Amino acid sequence: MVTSYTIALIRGDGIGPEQSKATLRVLDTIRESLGIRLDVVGVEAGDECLRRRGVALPDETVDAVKTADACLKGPVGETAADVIVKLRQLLDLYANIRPARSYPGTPCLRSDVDLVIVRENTEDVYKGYEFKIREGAICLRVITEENSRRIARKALELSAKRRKRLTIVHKANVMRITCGLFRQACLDEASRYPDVKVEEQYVDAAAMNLIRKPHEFDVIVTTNLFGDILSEVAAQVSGGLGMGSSANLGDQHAIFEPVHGCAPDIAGQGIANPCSMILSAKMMLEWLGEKHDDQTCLEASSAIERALIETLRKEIKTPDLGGRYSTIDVGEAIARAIRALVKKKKL
Ligand code: GGG
Repeated sequence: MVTSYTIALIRGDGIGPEQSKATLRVLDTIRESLGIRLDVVGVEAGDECLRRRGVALPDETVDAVKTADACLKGPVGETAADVIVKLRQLLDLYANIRPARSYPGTPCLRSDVDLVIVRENTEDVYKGYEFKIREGAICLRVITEENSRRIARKALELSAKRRKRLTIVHKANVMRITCGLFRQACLDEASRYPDVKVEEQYVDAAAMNLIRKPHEFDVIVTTNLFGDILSEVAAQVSGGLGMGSSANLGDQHAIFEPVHGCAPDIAGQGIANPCSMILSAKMMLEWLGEKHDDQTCLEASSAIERALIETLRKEIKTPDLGGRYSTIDVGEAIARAIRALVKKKKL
């Protein structure tokens, strides 16, 4: 069994380096307490990298992400399209998994939200086909049958392991051809999963329902732009953007990152919530555990979430959640809670 993993770390811009520092405290504790060897290799990408080196995503960063077992990434700023959107396409990270779960001690609208948005991650209007024309500008929306089917399968597999409910979100009444194709591909794939209850919602209705009755959703599958927007709505409803984690998954590679941007308005103050990145690290360990059949990684993943819940219950939280603690305080408190769980053998 693999017990040693190389993790490429992109610290990112704005609050990214502060969140990364707090997350590394947690990963150090996982390494020391559970004996998982995590070799973290720092690599550069983002606005600051562009400013200093003239390139937002250097080739050596792409190579490092490709050769690492997984990549953990902080938020980047205005270069998101040149960094994460590009990495998703270069590495074919076609599934963006964005859970939204109510955690205690957060300003969630309801305490019973537990949903996952499965967002197609490589095409749609994020493909980057935008052009100036004489009258203004145009953008091409690319939706292929193959990619719609593979994201549908990913969402169906996840639904089958959860509460067996899948909502296909589209706007096929207006975008009849592109959304029509996506919708049909999802319905075709769903016919192979008779145990999963499938429904459809237009994206505007889904946005409203995420606020009105978020607890009714289990898994949502949708296209790239809709998924980007809806996942921030879902994060806000379930406790705020500072709690929003995600995985960008392909068949070979994976990148884990907070769903939000780099929040330059609060950068450098030590008050950013590190939970979105710590929960992304939790998702990374779960993915490594499943991929390599490594029980220790799975235990580490579950220990991070339990320690985070305990920490929030003790009101050790950042100001966005109504707390008075710093980014690093929260990271250290979660690390302490993990050590206590390991000591009590409560994994
Ligand atoms: N709210 C700003 C934000 O989410 N920034 C990150 C971003 O735009 N990421 C691109 C994406 O997830 O597609």
